Amino acid sequence: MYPPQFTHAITRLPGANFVQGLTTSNLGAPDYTRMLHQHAAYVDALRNLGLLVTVLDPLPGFPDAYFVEDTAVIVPEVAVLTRPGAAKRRGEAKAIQPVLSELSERPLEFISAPGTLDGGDVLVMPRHAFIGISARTNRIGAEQLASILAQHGYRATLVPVSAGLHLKSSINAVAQDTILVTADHSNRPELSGYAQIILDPGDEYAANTLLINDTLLIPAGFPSARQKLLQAGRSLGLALVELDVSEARKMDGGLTCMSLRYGLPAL
Ligand code: CIR
Repeated sequence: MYPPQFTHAITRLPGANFVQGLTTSNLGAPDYTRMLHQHAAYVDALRNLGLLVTVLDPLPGFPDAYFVEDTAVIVPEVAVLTRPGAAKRRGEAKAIQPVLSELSERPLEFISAPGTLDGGDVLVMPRHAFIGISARTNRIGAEQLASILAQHGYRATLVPVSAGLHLKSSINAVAQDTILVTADHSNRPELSGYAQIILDPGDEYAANTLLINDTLLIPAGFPSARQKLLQAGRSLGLALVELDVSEARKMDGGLTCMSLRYGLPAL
């Protein structure tokens, strides 16, 4: 079944210092109150989809720590603690380790130096992971992850990230055999074998959609992308939920970045 049915998510509240996080965007200064509202709406949306959501406190000294996705890669068989590419974010993975040990009910594995890897560069498909080689994820880190996943029956494809911060800034799954992709990345040979929904130039940010079970969370403000996804969603049996993530976007983040999703067997 794809995606693995998510039952749980881990999120972290943005701290008041979140404006000091890393960003390359020039969309203006983000607003903390608006950020907190948007984060709360995001957590509510996950809860409305039936997920049990853990909300961690802000992590002092780590203004990007609410982008928890970058700290781990979780598949049903194992959780892999990353070694984030930005040195100032490395402590975030250490901080999430006890949380995953307690909650995720999977063995933990680790990316180690000199490897670097951000969770935002990893797109898990059925028995297959795309791993982006980016400014944050190096080949050594990608190969470490590929070898851990191989032990659990996943093949991996390394994909150069030619635009955007992470692989999932440009490519995400909307079904087990269908990806949503920016025009930039659409003709990459690594992606052949998957049906593609190609975004219009200018709609790149809308590639960062998040598939939770039978619902696709999409960023608000991209009418043409929404139309394409509504149409695809009808044939794929997906509901669409639009969320405003303008403030996370100003910090180079979005829908996938703000949670770690995983499934646990029903009791
Ligand atoms: C950073 O530059 O690391 C953060 N400001 C944004 C991280 C976004 N994470 C993600 O896309 N997975």
